[in-house]
Formats: sequence, structure tokens, C-alpha cells
Amino acid sequence: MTARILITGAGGGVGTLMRSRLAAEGRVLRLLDIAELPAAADGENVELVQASVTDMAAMEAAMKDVDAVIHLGGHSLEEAWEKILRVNIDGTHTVLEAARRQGVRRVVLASSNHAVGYVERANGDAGDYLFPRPDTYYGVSKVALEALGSLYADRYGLDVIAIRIGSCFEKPRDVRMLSTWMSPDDCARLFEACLSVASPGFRIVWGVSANTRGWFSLDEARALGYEPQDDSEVHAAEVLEKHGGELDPSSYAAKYVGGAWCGPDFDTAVKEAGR
Ligand code: 15L
Repeated sequence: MTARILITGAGGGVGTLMRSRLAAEGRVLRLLDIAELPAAADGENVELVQASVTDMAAMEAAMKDVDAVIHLGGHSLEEAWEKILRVNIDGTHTVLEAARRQGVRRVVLASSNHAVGYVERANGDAGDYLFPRPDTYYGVSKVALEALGSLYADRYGLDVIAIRIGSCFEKPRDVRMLSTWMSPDDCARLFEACLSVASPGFRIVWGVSANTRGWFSLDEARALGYEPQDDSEVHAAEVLEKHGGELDPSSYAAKYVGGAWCGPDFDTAVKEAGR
């Protein structure tokens, strides 16, 4: 079992959901976030680090005696280009480079469905290793994260797994998420598989549950040893009732993997330039 795991962005949505779920006998979780993290609970085997993923010295220090890194840090929504560039792209480079310098051999990266957001649903289920079709600057940063992971695997021999996460929340929050949902428990199962599989080299896998309405291949994730246990269908009646029924076939949510992120509300360039 992996003894000390560094989790960046540990105070974010996914990081918070993973804190208790990745705890295990004989394991230390080194939790890093730019914001202050909740103090250790009684008996909780955690080390807390407050630092930015863009700070090379801090990241090198945080990698000391670490067996594997789960990199969740960065903006989790669309942002201005400068912020995406600095925190998501430069931050991911800093994490991988600090891992290399400190001899950490395994890095699990949080990519996103938005790396391939413009893939059309009409073409059937989204396969593994789809060519990048980012839907936002945020999506571009996830493509860059995958590219950086590939570089550090091929050039320096690190094991790097990038997970194209669908939607990881306690419950699906809208009708699209009935297809894209990854339950927190399945997310922890997938991280455990990424941490324990022997010599994966570089991989890109989908991070979703076994959803009845799923759109994504689970083949590559299963090849790591992941076996999802949850299905968003148990929440379907509630979600459909709340959001007024099935997806409108002409909506962005029905048309593209990235859903509304492909639409005008997420057009950051035009928003920033005013034209
Ligand atoms: C993501 O990558 C976001 O971080 C998350 O907030 C969700 O919006 C998710 O994608 C999604 O597509 O549902």
C-alpha cells in the first residue's frame, strides 16, 4: 500500500470528498492547499501544508518522502486566461517537475471531460484516448496537464495517470450529470487503482461511475483494476423531477460531452475583450 500520498488541492471539492475516503491503516495523507485546511481530527493520519502549486520551493519540500502524488490543485472552473496559465498549466508543470526532482515515481493527475468537451455525443460513447477537443481555457489547461504528464512519463520514466473526470459530487446535480457522474466512493476506488496498479506508464482514463445513462468507455479504467460500484440511476427520478425531465436534444448538454461549457456562457475570450 502507498504509505505517504501528497494530495494537492486537498481543500477543493474532490479533495474534501477524498480526505476520509483515502485514509487507510499505515498511510499518511499529506494534504496541500493554498487555503487553510481543516485541522486533523482525532486519530487522523494527515500532514497539512499550506502552499501554492505554483511555488517550486514549496512543492519540492512537500514532495519529500512521498510515494505518490494526487494532483487536484488548480482552478476547477473556467477562468481568465492569465489565471488558467499560471495556476493550472504552470502549476501542473511545477508539481511534475518537483516530483521528478524529489524522486517521486507516481503521479495521478485530475484531468476533465472538458479536455474533450467539443466531442459530439452523436458519435456514440466517448472512447478512451480521444483526441483533445477542449471547450474552454480550463479545458485547454487539462489538455496541457495530459501533455505534461505524457512528457514526464516518457522522458523521465514516471508513472502518470490522467483521469478525465466526469462530474464528481455527492449526487448528480443536473440531468447531464446522470451520464457524467462519478460518485465519491467510485472516485476513491479509481484513485486506489491508480496508486496500486503495477507500472502503468502513461495512461488517460475516464473517471465515471457505472451509470446506466453513461457516455464513456470504462475499458481503460478497468484495465487499471477499477471496478465502479455506483450508478447515477438511483438519483434519476429526483434529478429529472427537479430539472423538468430529459435533456432537450438541441441543448449543448445533449450535443456535446462538455455540455453548457461549449455554449456562449463559457466564452471567456469574448467576455474579456468585450467583442
Ligand atoms: C469539471 O471539470 C469541473 O471541475 C466540475 O466543477 C464540473 O463542472 C465538471 O467538470 C462537469 O463537467 O460536470
